[in-house]
Amino acid sequence: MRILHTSDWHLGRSFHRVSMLDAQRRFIDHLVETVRERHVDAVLVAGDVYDRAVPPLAAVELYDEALHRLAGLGVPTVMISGNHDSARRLGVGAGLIERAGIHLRTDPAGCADPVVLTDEHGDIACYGLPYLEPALVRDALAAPKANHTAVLGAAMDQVRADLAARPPGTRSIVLAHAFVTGGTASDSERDITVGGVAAVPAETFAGIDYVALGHLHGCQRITERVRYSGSPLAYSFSETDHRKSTWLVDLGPGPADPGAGSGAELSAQRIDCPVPRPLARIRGPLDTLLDDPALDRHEDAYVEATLTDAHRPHEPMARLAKRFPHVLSLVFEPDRAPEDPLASYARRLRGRSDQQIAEDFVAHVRAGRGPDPVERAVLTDALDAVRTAEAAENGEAADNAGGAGNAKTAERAAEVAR
Ligand SMILES: [Mn+2]
Repeated sequence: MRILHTSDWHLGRSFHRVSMLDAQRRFIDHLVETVRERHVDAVLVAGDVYDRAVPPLAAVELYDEALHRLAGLGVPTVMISGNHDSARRLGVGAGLIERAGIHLRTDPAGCADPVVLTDEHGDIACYGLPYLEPALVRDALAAPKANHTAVLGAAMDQVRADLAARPPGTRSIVLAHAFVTGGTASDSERDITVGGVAAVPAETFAGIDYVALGHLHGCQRITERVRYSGSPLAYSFSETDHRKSTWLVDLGPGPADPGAGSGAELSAQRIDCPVPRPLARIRGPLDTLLDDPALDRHEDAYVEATLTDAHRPHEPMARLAKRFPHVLSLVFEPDRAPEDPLASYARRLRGRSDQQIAEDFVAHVRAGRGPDPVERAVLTDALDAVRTAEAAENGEAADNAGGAGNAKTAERAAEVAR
């Protein structure tokens, strides 16, 4: 069985106000070409199909076109919702497109209802786990706690129970949208921290032959069997050094002795995505950036320029744009003596979590005395409440929970937010 694993299309997303729709359309062309040329048997899309709950019309049309082309190839596609998607909206029509071989999983209640694929070695049960917002799906999954590890663990217990009831030797694939421990983030994922923790251990997926992950935007391997495809396009300058890809995975026969604990034969290769325009981060005083011949090679790139001039130069963007017509982002970081209290506040904040920043602020205003455990818990609760309220506002309170659970989970979200 040859599968193509992709995720995080973020259809409708722009990059520093430049529309990425044409680039996204070229990626869909590339995807369809790859499926055809490489004789792919199934396509996996691990969430964040859209960039937001209510995507722009052009993005919906591109999604529709992608589904038509994939269905036209007769290649089954399994797709889940991510934290950027509105599960409920994306899920409309799922029953109907199922008939065309597009298997869309957006409801946590369907976690243990696999798409069964078949090849010459037998069955492969393919489970699509939509993004699980802990506070909103905890009850539905009967998870012991409202955190990522608990809800994903509960969903995986259901998956393993279903798998155990299938014929011996049935191979397994899981799609999930989560931050798995050991993964590397960039600046373009939305923070999903709950209770101060964003990540779930890779062991959550123990016993599965291939885990197709979405959420992190860099293509990466957590273990041989647990991988992120990453986004097909860069959505922040922090991804300047990424090689955007999909995974082409060949899943072979299961082990001769299914009880031995080893998984099915597996090999994976990276397929590069088309690059609409390279990214470059350049840094220095404005005059140097305008004159340095070493920067010739970046003239056609999307550019982020960090100016280190002691004083803000006159009209820097207009001057940079003469040499770099695609300059999109300007950062000022004046070179200052390290003892200068103004020495780049932004630089001090870079790469630190909201929790760390809040805790350091407490220490700062109390002459070095940081929060005690109780105060730390208050900060964590407050940051969680903000996130949950955002999710609820996005319509996800209603979107992620099914039927009678709606009112209860919405109430819970409101309670946390209060
Ligand atoms: Mn994403």
